[in-house]
Amino acid sequence: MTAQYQLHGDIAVITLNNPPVNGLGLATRQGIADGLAQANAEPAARAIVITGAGKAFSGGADIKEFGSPKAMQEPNLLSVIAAIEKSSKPVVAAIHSVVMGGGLELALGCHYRVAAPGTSVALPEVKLGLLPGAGGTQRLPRALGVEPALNMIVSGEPIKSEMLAMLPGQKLFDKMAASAETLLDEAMNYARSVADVRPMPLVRDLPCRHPQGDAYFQFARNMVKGMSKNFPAPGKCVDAVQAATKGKFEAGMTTERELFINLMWTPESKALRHIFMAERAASKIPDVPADTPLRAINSVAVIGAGTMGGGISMNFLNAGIPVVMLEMKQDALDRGVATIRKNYESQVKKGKLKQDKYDQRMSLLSTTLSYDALTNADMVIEAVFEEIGVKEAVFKELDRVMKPGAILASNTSTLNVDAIADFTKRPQDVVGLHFFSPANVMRLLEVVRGAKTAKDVMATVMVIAKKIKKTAVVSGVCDGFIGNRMIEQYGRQGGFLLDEGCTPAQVDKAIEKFGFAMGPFRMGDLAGNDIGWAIRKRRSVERADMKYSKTADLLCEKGRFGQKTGAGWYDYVAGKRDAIPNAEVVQMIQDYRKAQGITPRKISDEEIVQRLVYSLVNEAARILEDGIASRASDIDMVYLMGYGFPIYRGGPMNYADQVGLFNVVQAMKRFAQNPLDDAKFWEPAPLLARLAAEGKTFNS
Ligand code: T1G
Repeated sequence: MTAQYQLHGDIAVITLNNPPVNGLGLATRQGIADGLAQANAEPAARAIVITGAGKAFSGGADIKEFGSPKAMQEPNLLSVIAAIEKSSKPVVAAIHSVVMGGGLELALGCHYRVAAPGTSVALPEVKLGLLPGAGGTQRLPRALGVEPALNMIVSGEPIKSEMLAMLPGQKLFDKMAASAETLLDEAMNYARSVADVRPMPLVRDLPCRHPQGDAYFQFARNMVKGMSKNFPAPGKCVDAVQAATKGKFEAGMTTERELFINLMWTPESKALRHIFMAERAASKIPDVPADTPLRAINSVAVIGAGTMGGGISMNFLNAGIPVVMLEMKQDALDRGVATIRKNYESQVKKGKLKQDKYDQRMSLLSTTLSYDALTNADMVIEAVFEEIGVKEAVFKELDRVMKPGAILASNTSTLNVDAIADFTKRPQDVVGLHFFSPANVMRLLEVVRGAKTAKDVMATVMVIAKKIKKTAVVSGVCDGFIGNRMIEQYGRQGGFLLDEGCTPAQVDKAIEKFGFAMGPFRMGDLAGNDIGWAIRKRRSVERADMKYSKTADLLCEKGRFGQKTGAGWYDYVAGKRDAIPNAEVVQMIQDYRKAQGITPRKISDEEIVQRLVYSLVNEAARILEDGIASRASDIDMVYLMGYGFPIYRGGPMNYADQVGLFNVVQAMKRFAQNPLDDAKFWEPAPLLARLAAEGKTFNS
């Protein structure tokens, strides 16, 4: 049973026991209802305590049930809370560790609440594109006050129990326990002390007003609108809490219910719930058991103190892991350390980092010019020049000096990790850790698994990734791994769109309206157009069949590499990031079309977006077929966390599922008819064609 009943003398205790976080799934709800009935029928029981086993009181409704009939099957959460409020004996919630979402709503239905200090208290539904749907928008304002409650509901952020207990006039916690260890005993004693108090207090009976009335909510609505572009839930949270101040509890509950059900079916909520599950799924490697013993990683070496090496080092310093950074020359080392120091100092200035934390992190950083200083490091990450000869020299040295069992990682973004592994006598210890620039900011980490990479190395780096707050996605070895292999096709489509009649600004604006932070041409100018130029040169030898628009090469031949040269597809004013369209570039594209005998045509925004996004989807389907990624949701995480795919669309695969794979394939068939496009590329990947034909989805 996922909710156990036990009589402790004169107190009936119901313990939620549904690991990992006591999600309030159907069985657990049934267990609570049964326990309440049993306690009410038990003459010896004078009062009732509800608590949670393990690492949470309750993490809320069971997200895995959403969209299935189980979620609303009786007893649903509203019925369970109603049964608590109707109990003939007082019900005391004994809260520890985590009380979130429906878990907090359950506690708010109890007559009393006793909390251990350090408990994370939240109504995080808004992060799933929802709002609290079991009375949280009606009871929390009554228990805490309208403003603190609205702030919690709109932000979804957790607040510690002891902080909330200090709010003047709060009725959320009737008593703070000394500790989580003494919580149950203290809650039972508290239950005894109120066993005969009548009437039993109900949060729903508390008054709920805001002194400025509707004017406050209008202000709140305006504030929320600014921060919640593309997301309907925060604004609806304001509506629901405003309903709570209209006096009639049941009417407020009806409003909450309507708003909740509407949000549940929005594409934005489906996307956010998909991302919640996808992020957790990505940390699992199908053939690596969850209990694989890990290698201890207590110190890290980083080879290269450049932009990437410095950013990578900061991730480990931030996690409290000592780093020794190696360079070939002292001035390069000094520059690297100076950059790290500057980054921290700007965080201190902005109040984002305390001085003592900054000092502590810098104290964990050491530097060296000699490989021999690396012998004690448990893991080394090289971030040197992206050239196979340089990598070979580095890995041969690492093989010579690193202690047995050390993990040897390469930050390569384009080179073959298997080839790098074979430079050493220990390929099983070699793995790719592809950080994204700026490495101390971007959350995505592609973990590139070599053919010989040991399973415990994979298990270890996935745990370390979580420790340094990265979203790690496992990729197999191929050109471009997952993200860069997909963006290659996206960039090719961008070039073809220019050939056929678009300007860079038109393409960028269309995809930015779709939700990308930056279109392909602004992004090229940011990253440096010369990077793509080098790849196309390499590709023209290795993949002669891969055709490209020549416009990007023409641009680079003019030295227009982007922001770093002050001009790329656009012009830039020193110190500013505004992309100013350049007439010469537009003329260059027009001249190129003429030279190619191309008659430009008007291309709709819809076609621009479909060709850019579906090129990602088709290449991703091939990546899945090739076994480079093990699940479609992993590919969503790569593109959401590393390439700016709009969060509210849930990633390219989730978006394709919402459009319907049949419709995606139909559009691709149209694109294949275009002689200026790449008909071969637009043949649907077999996986995509099959799923479309069977009416299925990628993320089933
Ligand atoms: N339902 C189902 N599974 C959940 C879950 C939940 N609510 N929360 C976590 N899990 C799973 C998660 O998928 C993972 O599974 C494991 O627990 C550990 O999670 C009516 C409708 C609670 C702070 O939004 O914020 O109530 O991968 O790695 O870092 O108004 O999980 O091991 O198989 O995150 O210790 C509202 C979401 C639901 C809370 C723990 N509640 N969860 O963090 O572990 S909607 C939430 C969290 C609702 C009502 C509405 C965190 C955590 P697996 P983890 P963690």
